Amino acid sequence: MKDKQIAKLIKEEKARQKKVINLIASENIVSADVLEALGSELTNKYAEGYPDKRYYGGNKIIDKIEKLAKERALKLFGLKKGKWFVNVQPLSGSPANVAVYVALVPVGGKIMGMSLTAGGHLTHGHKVSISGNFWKQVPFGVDEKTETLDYKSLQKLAEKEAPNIIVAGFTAYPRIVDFKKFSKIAKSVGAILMVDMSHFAGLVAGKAYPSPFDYADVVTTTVHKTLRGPRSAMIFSKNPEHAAKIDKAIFPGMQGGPHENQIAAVAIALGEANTPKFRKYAKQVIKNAAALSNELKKLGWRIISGGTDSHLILVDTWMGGKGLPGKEASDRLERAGIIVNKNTIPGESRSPMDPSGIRLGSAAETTRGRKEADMRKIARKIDKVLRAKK
Ligand code: DSN
Repeated sequence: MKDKQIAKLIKEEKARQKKVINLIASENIVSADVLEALGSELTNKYAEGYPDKRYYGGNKIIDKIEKLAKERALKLFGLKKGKWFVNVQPLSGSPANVAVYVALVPVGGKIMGMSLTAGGHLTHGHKVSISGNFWKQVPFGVDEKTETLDYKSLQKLAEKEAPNIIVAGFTAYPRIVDFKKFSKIAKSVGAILMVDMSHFAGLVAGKAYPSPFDYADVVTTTVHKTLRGPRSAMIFSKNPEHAAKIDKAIFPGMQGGPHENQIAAVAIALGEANTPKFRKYAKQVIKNAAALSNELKKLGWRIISGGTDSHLILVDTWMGGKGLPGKEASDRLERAGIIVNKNTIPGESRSPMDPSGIRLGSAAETTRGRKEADMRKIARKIDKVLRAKK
């Protein structure tokens, strides 16, 4: 690289990534092929529109790439062409979610989504996101005691509020979501069911977590978390009318030219995920998260909901004032070479910038080949760092 300043910084970041234990639940490590596609000449091309319907010339090869990405997306999740539709152009998860609302929810309509502190995402209708500005959030949380979803109270809330769309999905909920129950609730009030599977898409692909496709009307996902692809997103929909509206919302509604280098990298990641090796990986991700969670629990840390069914663990480090605030826990761990993020916990009593917990995930370290014994060792290191006298 001729730009010495950027070359140096890339080298430094690469070295940092190699050196640390990465427990950020939304991160992963992509293959050399994914990196190669991202850095390819495909980035030079404008391709506004969709395959065979572009506004610029010179897109014959680009069309083949985007069609391949779409085919692989449907195949990976066992979906039939013509029964399900997929848009692979969203630049990332937030625009993908907002595009669904733009397409399917009238401005001012209601989005019933998990609140941020309970484990939802900003784009599930939080007021600081556009999703909570142009639409009205009907927030739901988790049961105070079990810290898991309470479907009876969700049913009552849906009946009271009559939302246009219900969003099932999370960024910090460690348990299995019952999509069948969500679907029943949505149907009973005439709402669209959208599942945001960004966090667990790789686990669904690897058949290690329930698939939402039998129950959802729309499924959004990022590609870069457990799915181990480039930063990107996809929107799946079942109803052809929904699909046409979603396509329009993405382009020309919200985006211009799709990032075809990114779409090629998505196609590669989808191919990589459709292998026995990846299915084994997905199962190991869950085993590793369980090992980490169980060991931390044994060491006296409070694990939200008592454990995990996924790649993700939420630890109450504050423990009502007996422990450490989430920010200090995260800072201390970073100094010790363990990267996590501070996170709110259900019933949060502190602030989002300095909440009561930390979120851990096993996807990246599993990519590095770590197994349960390694995760137990990491748990003991976390415990030592968090309990050390200042
Ligand atoms: N930033 C992602 C996460 O960490 O879960 C969600 O957008």
